[in-house]
Amino acid sequence: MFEKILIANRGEIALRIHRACREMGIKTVAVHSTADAEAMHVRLADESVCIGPPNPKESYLNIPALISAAEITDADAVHPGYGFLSENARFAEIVEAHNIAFIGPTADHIRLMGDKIAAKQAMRELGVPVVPGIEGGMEDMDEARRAAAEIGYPVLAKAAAGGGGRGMKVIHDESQLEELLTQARNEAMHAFGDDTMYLEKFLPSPRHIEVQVFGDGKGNAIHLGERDCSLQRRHQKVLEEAPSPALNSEERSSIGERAAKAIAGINYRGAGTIEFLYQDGEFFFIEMNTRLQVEHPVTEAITRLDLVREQIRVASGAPLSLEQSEVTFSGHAVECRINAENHKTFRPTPGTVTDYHPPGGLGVRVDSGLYQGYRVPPYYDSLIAKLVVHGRTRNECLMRLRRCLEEFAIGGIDTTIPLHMALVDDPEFIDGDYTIHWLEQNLDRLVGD
Ligand code: MV4
Repeated sequence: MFEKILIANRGEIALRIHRACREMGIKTVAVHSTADAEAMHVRLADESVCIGPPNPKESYLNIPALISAAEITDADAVHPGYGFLSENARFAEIVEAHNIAFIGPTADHIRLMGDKIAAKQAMRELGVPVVPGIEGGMEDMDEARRAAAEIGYPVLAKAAAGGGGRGMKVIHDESQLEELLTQARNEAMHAFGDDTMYLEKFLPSPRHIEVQVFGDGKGNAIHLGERDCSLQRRHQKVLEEAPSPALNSEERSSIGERAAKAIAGINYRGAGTIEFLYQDGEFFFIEMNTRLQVEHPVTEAITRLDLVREQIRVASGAPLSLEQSEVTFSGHAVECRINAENHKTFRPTPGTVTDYHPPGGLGVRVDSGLYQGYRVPPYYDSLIAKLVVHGRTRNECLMRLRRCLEEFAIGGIDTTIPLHMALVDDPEFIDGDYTIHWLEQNLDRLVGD
């Protein structure tokens, strides 16, 4: 097992990783920018290294600075968290070339899933249902026209190097194809330096359901059920829950088993998330994420597993601590992402936290690096706390969540807590009746304007 892990991240996830390390008897090294010198993850870690100025390009994305920090502190592994370098295959390669373990999949698996066309092809060959479409071979407009007609309009043009919603265009009929595809290509070239595109059947109102998987790198894999992540605004998730209110237990085990089989089939190592669109009782693979996700605690709540511990175990060559038959699901969990943002305008609200009182009690978890007097810096993602609530039933969970949101006091800065309060009181949300478009379509009603 590793003796010392360098945590190549900041904020609540750096703290989350530190906690797993501590419980495993592993020492931690925090890295931080000059803007994060007073951050909680830095205070709690055994050692810390300042890796650069506030701009992430010069600190949290600065590979030479991170490698130097790992070498100076004699760390034997690096945990990348989410965001930043977590899905950068080059980083994984460079870390391993320095004889430091990368706590994540192999660089080849990161690269495979980073190419959305290759990922889709691989998943289809592994028996995972994918969105109808064509993969590759859109060299000229005639081919694109033939492909779109075969799929049937409306089609969605996506960038092979994209993901997370960037570089997509809905095309309603052939008259729009040339202009929109050209536009999408230009945007993709600008954003990713790669204008390879693919076309898919456009699904008008699906849910976004993702399956948590884990592999040991030796052909063994398990699934830990799904999370419903349909509640999003501009491709930023707002609230996630598990299990999905839309699925029954047969659908759950069927898609879970197919996902785990695919992961086992490629000897995948570590945590992964297989993203699906779900509509009219059918699942369609869209993308796979090769990192620990922000919303992993809802899965931890219903499975009582520590996902970071499992990541560390398999990265060190240990087996997964359980097999599929030992995975059990219990109750219901919801995560609210609390951002330092105005809840109506979503404008970031960096500044000093003058008062901090998180909720507690049975079934309540708050992952946050906040404390009274902490200054939320303006340079990074505005996520400042995750409130994760568990109950025996969805109703118990939502009643508890309402109680927790009322208790949660964060003074000095605006947060998105009022949006979550409106959500837990909304009859359609309470019914579990929502798609990926529901939140944006109902924001005015929820929080006024
Ligand atoms: C789609 C889709 C409809 N049809 N693909 C957006 C993020 C990226 N991961 C995939 N996305 C979508 N792909 C087809 N064929 C609609 C979306 C989409 C979406 C997906 C998940 C969650 C929120 C979303 C919001 C808008 C569009």
